[in-house]
Amino acid sequence: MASDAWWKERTVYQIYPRSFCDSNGDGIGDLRGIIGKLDYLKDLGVGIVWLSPVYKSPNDDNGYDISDYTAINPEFGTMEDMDALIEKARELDIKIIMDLVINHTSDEHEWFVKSAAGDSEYRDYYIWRKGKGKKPPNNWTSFFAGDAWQKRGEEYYLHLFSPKQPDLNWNNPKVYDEIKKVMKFWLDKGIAGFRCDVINIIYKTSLADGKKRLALTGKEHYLSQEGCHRLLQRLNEDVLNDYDCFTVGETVMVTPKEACRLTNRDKREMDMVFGFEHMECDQWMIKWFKTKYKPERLIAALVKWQTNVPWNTVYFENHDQPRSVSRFGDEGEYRVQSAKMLGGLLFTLKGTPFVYEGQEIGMLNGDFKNLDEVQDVESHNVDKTARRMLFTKGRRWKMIKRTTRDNARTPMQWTGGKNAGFTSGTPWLKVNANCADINVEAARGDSDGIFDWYKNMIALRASNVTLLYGEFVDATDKKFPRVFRFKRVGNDGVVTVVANMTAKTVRDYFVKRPTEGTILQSNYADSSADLRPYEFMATMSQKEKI
Ligand code: ISL
Ligand code: CA
Repeated sequence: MASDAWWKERTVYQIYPRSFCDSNGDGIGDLRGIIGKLDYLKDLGVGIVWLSPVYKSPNDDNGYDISDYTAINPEFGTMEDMDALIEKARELDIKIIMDLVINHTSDEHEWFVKSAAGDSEYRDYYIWRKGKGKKPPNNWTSFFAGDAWQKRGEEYYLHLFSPKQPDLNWNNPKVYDEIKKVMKFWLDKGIAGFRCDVINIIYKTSLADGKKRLALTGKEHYLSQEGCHRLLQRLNEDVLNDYDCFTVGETVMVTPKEACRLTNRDKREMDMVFGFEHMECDQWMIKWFKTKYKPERLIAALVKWQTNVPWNTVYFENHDQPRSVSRFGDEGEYRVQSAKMLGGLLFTLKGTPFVYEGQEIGMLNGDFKNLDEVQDVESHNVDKTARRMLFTKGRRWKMIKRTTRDNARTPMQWTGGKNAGFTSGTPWLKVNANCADINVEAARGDSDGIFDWYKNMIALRASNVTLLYGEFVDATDKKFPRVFRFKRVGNDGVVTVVANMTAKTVRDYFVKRPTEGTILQSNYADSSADLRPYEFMATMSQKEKI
């Protein structure tokens, strides 16, 4: 197996192409736009870019519904643009990984069109079953709310996401062969790996009725099945092991134990995974029902994963999650301090850090006024379902405003000018009005700003072997449950991190818990006996008892 150091030591930056930078004024971000910003990413210190899907797609779910795996969505450009992007990135020593969405395709994919038409070659590429009387084949529900089955002709097909995202049938060896070809196509072009969309649900062991649940009825039949582990091992043996590449799996509802199995080094399946437990610390049951955010829940989830999984991802944002400062920090007075505190954790916790576009300037949730301003297919489905359940309009909007995935998808804020410098045309999704203050231009001009903080943290981590490989040891003091304190213990030294996760000052904290060693990074200019709102400090000492 090739060296794993590069994907452990570099920082990954996720681009949501639609929202990143529009080069031709049609209001939609594109590949030429990304090419124009590679120098910006290099300056930040990014070593790997993860591109959300850029394949041909009718965009029911913004590219997560693929209609051709080896073609570029014309909205984003051409295959020549893609080649140019890979080439320019290579010159800058930035690796590119792509999104591999293989649980489902678009219903406009040629395979599905033929399958639905009854073509015997293709019928079994998807999961078709007869209904039970007037009802679907089983009681499963979709990730986007509502039934997981859609009738087409005499039979129903399974879709765990939108009806325009039919699930592939991974019991069919032909599907396996097709996807193998797709992976080779991109790896041969020089991409450095894949972020594998909902990878732990691709294999359906049975189609029996599921135990009734508030959400995802049926999941016991497809979540992290033995068949899935087998398939992933085979994909490594047949394809991935031949390349110097890595995979990161988006693994829904995964436990640390399951994550260890997925990332084990003996029978390679995934190299890292995205767990969701720390993203659920402000939820009750499912993401639509928010409860008050409790920092101690976030700390507990992080500690659990840090101590139980040898190497994994570290992330606070992606294109499906509301912005981290809006959720776990402070949108007002302490925006900068809280963004730096979260950014501080991102690069001092153990694992490969993932930055989502705009996070490096502390972008906030979208400022949507009503559902008409929201495009996310999931939000519209939830609205429909909640309406059927007789939720009032006001209640529905309150739910959606806080949780819609469009919170993270508003156009990247490059400048304080028209449309935040994202496009010269009409942006596909509303630009946040706060772009007047929160934008790359302003952030880069401020040596004390969030951008420089990220840049410094990325450089610090890359050059500090203790931060890269030191063991994580929780040192949170029960007397201060909202102050996250931990150590990274390496052969050459110990890094101690203290992070106040709240806007409340803790009086005389440093008197009670003095820090030792030299300060590596701190988000307050001066020192104090108190731990101030969202204060973050990392210190390094050569030897320390733990
Ligand atoms: O959105 C979620 C967490 O808030 C999860 O339900 C889960 O991560 C998500 O639904 C699965 O996401 C992935 O697959 C979807 C696509 O819409 C998402 O954008 C993608 O990240 C279907 O391909
Ligand atoms: Ca464009």
